[in-house]
Amino acid sequence: MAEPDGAAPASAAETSARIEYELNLYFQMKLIRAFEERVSRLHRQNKILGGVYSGAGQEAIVTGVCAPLQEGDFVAPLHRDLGVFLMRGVDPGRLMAQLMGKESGLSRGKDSFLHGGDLEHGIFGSTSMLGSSLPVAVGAALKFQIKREKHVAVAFFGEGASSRGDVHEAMNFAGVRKLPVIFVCENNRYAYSTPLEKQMAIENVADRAEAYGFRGHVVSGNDLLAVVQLSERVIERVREDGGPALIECKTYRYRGHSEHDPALYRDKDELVEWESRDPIPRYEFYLEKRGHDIRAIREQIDERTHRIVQQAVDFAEESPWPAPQDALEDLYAPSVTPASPNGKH
Ligand SMILES: Cc1ncc(C[n+]2csc(CCOP(=O)(O)OP(=O)(O)O)c2C)c(N)n1
Repeated sequence: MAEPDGAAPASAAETSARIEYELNLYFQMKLIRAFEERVSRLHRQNKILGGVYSGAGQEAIVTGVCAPLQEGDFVAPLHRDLGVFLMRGVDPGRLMAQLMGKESGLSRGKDSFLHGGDLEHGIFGSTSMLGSSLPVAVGAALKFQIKREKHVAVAFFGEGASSRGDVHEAMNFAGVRKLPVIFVCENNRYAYSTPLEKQMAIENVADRAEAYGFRGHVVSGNDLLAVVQLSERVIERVREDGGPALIECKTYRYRGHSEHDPALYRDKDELVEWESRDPIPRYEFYLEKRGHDIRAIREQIDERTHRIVQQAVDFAEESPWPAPQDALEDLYAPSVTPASPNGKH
């Protein structure tokens, strides 16, 4: 029998796969929070190399957007998106080693987290220049289009970065060429200390999409279910038909811009208000309403995430520092000398 909207009813197997998927989203979001909380503590112990830009409060965005992605898709996270690495299946130990500048890290101890990518998992490391990774994601999408590959590129950016020219150029080019790229704005209301109203004269970054010839969507970035449902729909559409999309997730960062920033420019009440909309209890409420024993699940998952994070810390702490004599290795791609027309170089 068809469902009222014409869709076929879900089979028992589909239903149980969906339940597993939804519970896994909860686990992922909790893992990102636990991992980042530990990184903040390690930073205070002076064990992290470079700055730490916590995404606490914004975990539902990376979880919900990355969940529908497939192997071979391309993601350009922003400096606050450590969770992207965990969502893409990067080993937590290697990620922690990257943060500590150890030899076993993604860049073999040659950089901090900030610029560390992992192309094996389709992750382009974030750049210091805000917004400059968007044209790179658009380049990846152009490659997918030229090679007729059914992949998508995702570019995360903040509302602060949205004021940069690179962002405009990337979106315009993607719109003109109808490229399979999804631009995800994590609008957390502050670009360092600059509040939203001093950043832009309109309400939604997503409203700009229309001017580039594609659709913009606004969603609560603190509502994992809403983010994942929208992302599934948008990513599937972009994957099948090409053409870009913009998703703006309204959210808030709990901590300062980075760990050294006490964020005194923010109102305490504002922080409390946003903390009361925390994505984790909100999703727990949903799972409970779906009939899950949330207390038991939470206990089990807390134990699991704690174990994973501890193992990652142990691995990173036990890893050696990079050898000074290797400092100049891996800095450039191996050179390829093009063959000359007469076969001689
Ligand atoms: C082109 C450029 N301008 C300024 C900076 C300094 N800066 C680094 S992060 C940041 C705030 C970024 O805000 P947003 O893009 O909203 O992302 P968020 O940090 O809020 O996640 C600024 C101003 C920079 N890195 N690049």
